[in-house]
Amino acid sequence: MSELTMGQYSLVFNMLSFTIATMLAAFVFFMMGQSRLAPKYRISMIVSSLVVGIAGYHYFRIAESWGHAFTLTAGKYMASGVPFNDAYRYVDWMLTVPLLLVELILVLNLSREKSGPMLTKLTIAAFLMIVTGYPGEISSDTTTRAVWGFISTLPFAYIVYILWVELGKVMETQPERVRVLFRNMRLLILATWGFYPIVYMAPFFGLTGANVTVGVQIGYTIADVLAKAGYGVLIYAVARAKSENDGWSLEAAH
Ligand SMILES: *C/C=C(C)/C=C/C=C(C)/C=C/C1=C(C)CCCC1(C)C
Repeated sequence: MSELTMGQYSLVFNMLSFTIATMLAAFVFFMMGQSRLAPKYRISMIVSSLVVGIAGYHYFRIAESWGHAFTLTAGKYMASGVPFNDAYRYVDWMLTVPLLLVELILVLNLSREKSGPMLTKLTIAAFLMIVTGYPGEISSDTTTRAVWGFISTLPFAYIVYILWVELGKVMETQPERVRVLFRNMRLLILATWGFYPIVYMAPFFGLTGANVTVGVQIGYTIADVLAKAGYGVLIYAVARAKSENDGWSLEAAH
């Protein structure tokens, strides 16, 4: 990663900038949207706001680090010697991934005895998944990347197991409408989260040199927009539907 073309450098920078704007806009939407929900669902929007707020901050830092990592010399972006800091992304995930799971559990509005143990398991698995992915992410050796990637996939599989089997069983007692919404949320999580390990494998898909860096940055950025802002909008829609289902109406509340 010693040299980028103007196009490669700008593509990443512009995507990072777009993501900062998206996260800030989502933050405002989730904060304002709360008043359109029954009180018990508002907490899930507060957590959504935290997620995009934390991500917006980190994208700001990532963009800053990207800017410092290269200098424009004779029409090319050369490595400046200041390393690009990938840790911002992983620190962000360590905070936001457990919060996204909290959002899901909160919007389902399960009893504390059921949601508590589920959240503990999910949070521990999410933490292990991110922490073990990092050494592979920053390694330039593909074997090291593959080994840590594999280890990180185990807690990921465990999260999928919890969502499909354990939480699936708990959800059987819920009304049909809620079960359908839950199944959709679960699929959305799998579809957006499943994108991360695929992006991680970029070096195994024949990408080399600067293309790996550019591909990975663009891939994770798109995934983050969908998994945080997009997901939050869906949680909002679920909470809105559940509010109305519970007999709470916007007109009566104002
Ligand atoms: C907002 C950020 C989110 C939802 C991040 C999710 C990240 C993952 C699901 C990452 C998973 C990984 C693997 C399963 C294996 C390779 C290493 C990771 C960390 C990219």
